[in-house]
Amino acid sequence: MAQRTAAIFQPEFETLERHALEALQFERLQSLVERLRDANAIYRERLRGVAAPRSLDDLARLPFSTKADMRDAYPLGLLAVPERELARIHASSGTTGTPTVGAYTRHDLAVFGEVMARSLAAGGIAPGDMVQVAWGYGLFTGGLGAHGGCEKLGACAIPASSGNTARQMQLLEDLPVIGIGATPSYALVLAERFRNERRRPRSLRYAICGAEAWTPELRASIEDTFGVVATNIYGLTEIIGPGVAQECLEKRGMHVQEDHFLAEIVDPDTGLPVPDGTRGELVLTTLTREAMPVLRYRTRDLTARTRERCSCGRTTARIDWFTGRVDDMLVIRGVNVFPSAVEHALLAFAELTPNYRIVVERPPNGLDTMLVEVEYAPGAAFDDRERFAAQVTHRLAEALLVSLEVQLLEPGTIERIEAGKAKRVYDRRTL
Ligand code: DLL
Repeated sequence: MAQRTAAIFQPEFETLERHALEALQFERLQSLVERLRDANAIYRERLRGVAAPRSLDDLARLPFSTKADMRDAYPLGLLAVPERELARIHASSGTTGTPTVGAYTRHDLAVFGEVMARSLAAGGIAPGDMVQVAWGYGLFTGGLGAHGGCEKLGACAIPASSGNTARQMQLLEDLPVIGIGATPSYALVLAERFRNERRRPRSLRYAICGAEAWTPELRASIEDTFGVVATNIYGLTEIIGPGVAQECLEKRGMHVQEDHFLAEIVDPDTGLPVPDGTRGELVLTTLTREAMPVLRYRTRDLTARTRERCSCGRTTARIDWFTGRVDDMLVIRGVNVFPSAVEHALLAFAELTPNYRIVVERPPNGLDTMLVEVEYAPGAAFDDRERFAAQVTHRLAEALLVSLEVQLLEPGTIERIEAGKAKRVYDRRTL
């Protein structure tokens, strides 16, 4: 199947020359700082004595904001408009405490629609295409965000929401759906079900996946199993939702919608900016948000930035696939282990699947143990299961620099999560 050349939805912003883009960003940053001082008591206090930026380089002198600031200001302490001007409220799941609220004015929703329309277009979707939105609808930003993007792009949204796999499959079989938006783990669930039941989606060509950490190896697995081109989409409730950054079909990192979001990378320990190409923590500033603008938000997400031009024609900066979140890093007997590194190492084996689980335990008076349980592929060809497991163990231990145990499981034994974000790490040390 010939791949389309994806059209750029808003070339007037997505292909701006760097100097023009930076001039626009600076103008917006200045007005953001003024707006925050005028309209929000928390920011006014935080910005007391801080000089107005005189160039984009002054960004690094402005204060950070953090998840803790959002929690302290829960629910609406960070509003910069009167409550009556709000048009919608979303919230993050808040599984680890107070939920994070994202509030929008009508203008914010228009921007959300635009950045999502740009993202869908970059991922291969054209006006007139049908798109199955399989991210959850509700307080989560994924479903309604993608839905708004489809409408802005002129595509047809199918609000399937998450879960109900039998119905998702039926829709994909019966309707000429070209694109699907889903978490990567759910895209894999659907792909595997189609393959196992020897059924096929009717017209599906593009999967736009995001909302959780994944790897290029998992992408390859989704593409092979589903017969689609999959691209990576990033975003977070605190900033707007999905659509902060999206990969184009060149698949060389995610384009940041830089006229709306300023992206910096800093050293997670010192908070100091690192050069392009160096991995660090992504820090985002909303340049145009009205309801809840955010200054230098520490996302805790780890990536690297490049401002090299992309062959797709977009001039915007790109961020690399995320290593994970600072908080996802496991420390096993003093060694730092990211779950994405486990996924990367496992999927180097053709015999293994992306269905895995990491269990960390602390036996009484003992050293922490790490067990990786992974399903082998249906029909995987290895003669001796134990020998193969030993080989995988050896490769993982070498890659992660930590000793661990690997257990091979029969296909289909790990529970599939059909709604929400995948849970792959079970850290039982704190129980
Ligand atoms: O997950 C928004 C979203 C919806 C993004 C649909 C993409 C698609 P939150 O629930 O606030 O918002 O979670 C945001 O999820 O800080 C990252 O840690 C993680 N995340 C999101 N996209 C990616 C991605 C939505 N492509 C948090 N790769 C972020 C890795 C991601 N992590």
